[in-house]
Formats: sequence, structure tokens, C-alpha cells
Amino acid sequence: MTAAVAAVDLGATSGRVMVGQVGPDTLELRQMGRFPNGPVHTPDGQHWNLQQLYAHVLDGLRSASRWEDGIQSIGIDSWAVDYALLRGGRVLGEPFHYRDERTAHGVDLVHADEPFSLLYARNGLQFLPFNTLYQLAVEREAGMLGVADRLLLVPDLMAYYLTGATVAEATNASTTGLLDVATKCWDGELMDRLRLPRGLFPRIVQPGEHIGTVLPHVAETTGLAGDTPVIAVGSHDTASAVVATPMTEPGGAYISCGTWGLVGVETESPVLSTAAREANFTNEGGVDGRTRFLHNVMGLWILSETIRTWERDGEKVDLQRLLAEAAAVGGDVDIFDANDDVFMPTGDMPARISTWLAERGLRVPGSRAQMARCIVESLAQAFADAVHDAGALSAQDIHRIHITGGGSLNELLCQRTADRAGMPVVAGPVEATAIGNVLIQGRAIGAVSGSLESLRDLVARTFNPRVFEPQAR
Ligand code: LFR
Repeated sequence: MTAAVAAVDLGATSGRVMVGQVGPDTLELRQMGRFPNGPVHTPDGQHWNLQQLYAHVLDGLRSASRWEDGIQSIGIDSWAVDYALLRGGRVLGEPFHYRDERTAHGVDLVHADEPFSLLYARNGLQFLPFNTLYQLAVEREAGMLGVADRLLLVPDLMAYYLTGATVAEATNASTTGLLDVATKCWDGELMDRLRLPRGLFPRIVQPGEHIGTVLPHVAETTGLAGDTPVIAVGSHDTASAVVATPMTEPGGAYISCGTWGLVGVETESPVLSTAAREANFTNEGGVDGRTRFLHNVMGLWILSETIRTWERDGEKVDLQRLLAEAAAVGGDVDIFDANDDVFMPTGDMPARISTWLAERGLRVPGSRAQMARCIVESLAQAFADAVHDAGALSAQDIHRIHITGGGSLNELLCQRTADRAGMPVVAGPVEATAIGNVLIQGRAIGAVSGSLESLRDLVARTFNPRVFEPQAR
């Protein structure tokens, strides 16, 4: 049997709605709508415009139901950590964007109550200043937690808009810092210590569970059948991407490369060693109870924010041309540390890169092509280092790297990652996140069955990856 499902995949720079056809030998995706996303600045900081995203999602679902009458379910994934606060079902303002700098203060507040080493032992998460628990400390100080009675992470909020049900999907809940890494349940004791009301946090659901069926007005607006279920998938986009990474043999590491480069391996259980903590590796929840042992590298954000800076005055930069010119740059370029937090906020990226290099007596790129090359080389080195660390820290012998997401289309980045890591890079699929979303829905409705390994085997059979062999330069 082949089934049609709708995958809603919201990224930090764009969102899309796809129709997936899925069956034992079938896996096909068709894009129904793609729309831009990004921060919206208001006087109190940077937010997401989720009302607008929701309107785009409804449009995409309408196109999906016109394209294919038998849409059997909907799955939603997005970036992690961000949330809306609600009271009595009403959303209390648009969610903050994780790049909003208010989180720095939240870090001080939380670490005053619970030092990072103790937090790591409880939640297994790498330090990222925007993890939900730091954001919530700021909300607490602002008095918001006395008002709110519910917290919904972004994909859970979209599911609420579509169904009226309030749940917390497990893989994304694992990025809040408030899930016990051992039991995978909410850590009520930690919430008490941080003075976060336990009642804010909804029931946890696992990928594959039904969240609810679409509300009557959603069915009417989209043309979907009134009993169409919303099914929990790996609602953290990285969890969905890892599902669809064609790691069909042991020894593979993954890089889910979009705005971020999420570099790591899959493990059966968390790795909580001091070395893992010091290397800032995270243990996020994967589908089927797996652990995503990975490190966040800054990713294509550095390139896109550079281009945004260049385009500020209205000029348009052609990405393909820029990358071709970057590939043609002769000789070595000096590189920067793509893990340095200085590159995290929005703002003039080329200036930050130049300052970083100049302060260390390194060569500053003299042209845009050199700057692009310097960014790609810096990312490739950070990726290679993180792959090495992931293998060493998890005691896995890694000999192949899978790059999925938008980065898999960046040939220079794939080749230079292979060269710097000294192992082949298998590139694709580019839409791994949406494919992982489709696969978990497909399994929930019985169109496919089996373990993640057999789902990955289906990906490997239906998408042609491109292999970049390491070359000496
Ligand atoms: C990737 C991602 C990362 C998470 C970051 C912020 O889109 O979900 O996994 O660390 O965005 O949420």
C-alpha cells in the first residue's frame, strides 16, 4: 500500500509543506508551498511571526489537499528550543527568537541555581545559551510565568493550532534542558529548583502517536477530510533529518546541514562523560528512543548572514556564482573557529570574521570570493573536527560522513569536508528533514514498517546520494 501524507517542515530561514507518497518501495516528495521565515524585531527584541507561518501552513495544506485527495495524516517539525506561553488556550504574544540576546542573562540566572556540570548530568545537553530553560529563567524574572498556564514548543504550537490538542513531542522536549536524560520524562525536581511551574509542561508524546484530528474550521479552510490526524513525528527537525540519513552500515556520522550544522552519531544510550561535556556534545532524544549525540556547529548561517550583510544596500548576491568563485580561489586561506559564539547573533558577519582573523594575526579575506572560501573552509574544518570528536567520545569507528539538508547541495563544502576529515562524504538527501517526517507518519499509518534501519534502507534505495572522495590538496 502507498499512502499520501503532508509534511510541514519549518526552518529558521524558510518553511515548506510537502506531500509525501510512502510505501514499502516508494518514497517521493512534492513541494506544495515554500515560504520565507526570519526574525521580526519589536521593541522588546527578536520574535518569530508564527501567526504568519500558520497562515502559510494552511495555504500549503490547501494546495496539498487539492493535489492529492487522500492525504491521510499531517506531521510537523521545526527548529528546537523556542516556545509560546499560553493562558486558557490563548497565546501570550509571539515566541522569542533563540538568537535574541536576552538569553545571556538567563544563563546567569540558571547557573546561579544549578551549575552547568550538574545540569549536564541531569539533562545531557550541550551548552547553548538559548536552550529553553535559560529563556524561561528570563520569563520568570519578567513575571510571565505567573500568568501563563501552558508552554508549547513551536511544532507543538502548530499542532495545537490545527487540532486544539496540547502535547509536548519527545524529541523536541529533549532540547529544553528540562527532560531527564535517563528517564526521558520531565524533570520536576529541576523545574522546582529553577522555580519553573511544573504545570506549564504538557503531556509528552512519542513520534508515531496521534496528537488529534484537524479542527472543523481547519478542515473547511484546507479541504482536508475532517478526520485527518496530526501525527507526532520527530518534531525536532534534526531528529527527523537523522531518521532519513541513509546510514545503512555502522561507521557513519551525520551532518544535518542547514542554518546549523548538527554533527554527530546515533547512539543507543546517552554519553555523559566529562570529556563529552567538555567537548560540548549534546544527547538529544531521537526517534525510537535513540540518542542523537552531536555538536551544534554554526552552519550555513555564517554564509547566509554574510550574504544578507552584503545585500543590505539592495544589491543581489548570486549564491551559485559566489560559490563557483570561492572554489576557484587559489592557495590557502586562513580559517576562523566556526564554533565561536561571536558569530551567533544577527548582524554584520563579514566584519566579525575579519576582526576575528585580524585579532589573531591571520590573513583577512580581500574579496567576496575569498570571504566565501574562508567561510566554507572554516565550516569544513569545524565539521571534520566534530566528526572526529563524535567518534572518539562515543567509541565508534567512523569512516563515512553523511551530509543532508541544504549543505548537501554545496559541492565545495562537501568536498572540503571530505578532504579535511580524510573520509568520504555521502551527500543527500537535501530534504532529509521532510523525508524523516513523512517516514514516521508512514510507519504510524501502516504504509511502511520496521526499524529506523529499514526506513533508512528505503531512503538509500529511493534517493541517489552523491559521493565526494577525500583528495589531497
Ligand atoms: C536546527 C536546530 C538545531 C537547534 C537549533 C535551534 O534547525 O533545530 O538542532 O539547536 O535549530 O533550535
